[in-house]
Amino acid sequence: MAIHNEYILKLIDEVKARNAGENEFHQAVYEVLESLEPVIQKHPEYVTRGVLDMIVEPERIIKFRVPWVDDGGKVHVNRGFRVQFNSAIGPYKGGIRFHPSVNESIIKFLGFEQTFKNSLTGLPIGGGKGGSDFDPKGKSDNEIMRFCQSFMTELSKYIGADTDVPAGDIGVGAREIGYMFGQYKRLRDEYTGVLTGKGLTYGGSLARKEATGFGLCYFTDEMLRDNGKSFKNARVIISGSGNVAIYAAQKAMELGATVVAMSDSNGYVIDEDGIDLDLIKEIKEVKRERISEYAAERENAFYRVGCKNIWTVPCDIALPCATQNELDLEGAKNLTKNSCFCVAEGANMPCTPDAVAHLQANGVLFAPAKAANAGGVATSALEMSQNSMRYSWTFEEVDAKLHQIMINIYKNCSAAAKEYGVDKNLVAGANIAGFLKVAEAMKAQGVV
Ligand code: NDP
Ligand code: 2IT
Repeated sequence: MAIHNEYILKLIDEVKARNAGENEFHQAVYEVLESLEPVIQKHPEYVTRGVLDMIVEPERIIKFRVPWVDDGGKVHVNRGFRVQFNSAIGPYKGGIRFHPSVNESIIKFLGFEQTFKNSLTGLPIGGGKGGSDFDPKGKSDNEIMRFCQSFMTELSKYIGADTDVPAGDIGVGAREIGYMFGQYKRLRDEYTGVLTGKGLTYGGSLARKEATGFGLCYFTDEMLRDNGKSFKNARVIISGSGNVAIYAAQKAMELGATVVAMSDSNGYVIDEDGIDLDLIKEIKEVKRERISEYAAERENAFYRVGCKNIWTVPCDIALPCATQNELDLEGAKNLTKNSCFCVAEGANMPCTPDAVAHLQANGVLFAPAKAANAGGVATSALEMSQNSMRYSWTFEEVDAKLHQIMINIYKNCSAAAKEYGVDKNLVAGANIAGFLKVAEAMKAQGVV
């Protein structure tokens, strides 16, 4: 889709000039603004009242030094970030990523996306994201703890249960959240729900660990059903083997699919007998090893070096659940060549724009990240509710709420696409539905 609206074209140029070199951020902004052309025709006040100008600029960016000492006594210095993007509909909410690739562009694109995703959940949470270029791979438990404590020592000045509530993302799971929570509590002498994804013994919610992967499959299941298809007997491939990938695989299997391939950043495994998820969990969650170990333990499984080629494995449904821009045009062409009929994004922005265009042009059912992976943050918001009530719901109660939230998101995105003349285009539907709630709240709150 080409953009025709002059105001939007000018705004995109301004965003590019003001945030020079931040390619991921440009990509995320372009995709949303492209979808908003029909919206501003109907609502010119979003332009005249400055809503669009304000929405592309983060409310606040915090950037800080994170010094820490390794087990050998050597000092290391990493960089920490928190982007508090938009608080129109609730306190800033979004994960923290520890990965060597982290930079301001990546955290800004994630914070921008999070604003619309969080709006889609229907719950009162604004958008934020944080992280560090720290690489957790190969670090001892004590090194991870010291890093998390140093990171939180600075971050604690800017967050709070009613201000900004971080959670996990790539490289940040229950272990890291535990160390950060402990440090926050010690510094502030406050036992509040300042982080989500906490352990079950200190305020975590049942089903949060499973929520993003389960939610992805609930959303996809709804989209498939609406188009006369289902997970039953489908061949599924899933990139990544982290938190999102593992629980997407579990739910896809529960819904009757066979998962035949998974990956990590070094390579992928193919198992025509169906992936043994207990083995993947043992390798990834307990031992923190490489996925190549899987093939060594399973007679009929193969390991292939290089994660990008996972898209050459024939499948009906592909779930990219690793990282941004991991599925490019070549990957998309491989999928359509093999008659894949559905791609649903578990990771944030995993498909490049030309990959999305190719998939949509070839009739592949396409579920965009900000709708399809919203189950994680939605369940984080349910964790915040339980913390505020000093109460906890059962697994079944949380899972049922999550399921209903994902069905509602699907319906709202489909309805918005239809209403704005882009029927069946869930990328546009998600952007429009997510935007409208935030835009109304911003309009009501004035120029702030
Ligand atoms: P994890 O750290 O648990 O797992 C990440 C997985 O992706 C690992 O298998 C990792 O491989 C792989 N991966 C990470 N970076 C790269 C890279 N640059 N190239 C190739 N593979 C890579 O993270 P999550 O599962 O939590 O997150 C995965 C995606 O889902 C991210 O895009 C995240 O933003 C998104 N997301 C996460 C949510 C959550 O609740 N956790 C919620 C919504 C979205 P390796 O181990 O080799 O690095
Ligand atoms: O990208 C995401 O939505 C997350 N990493 C989860 C954020 C959260 O606050 O649970």
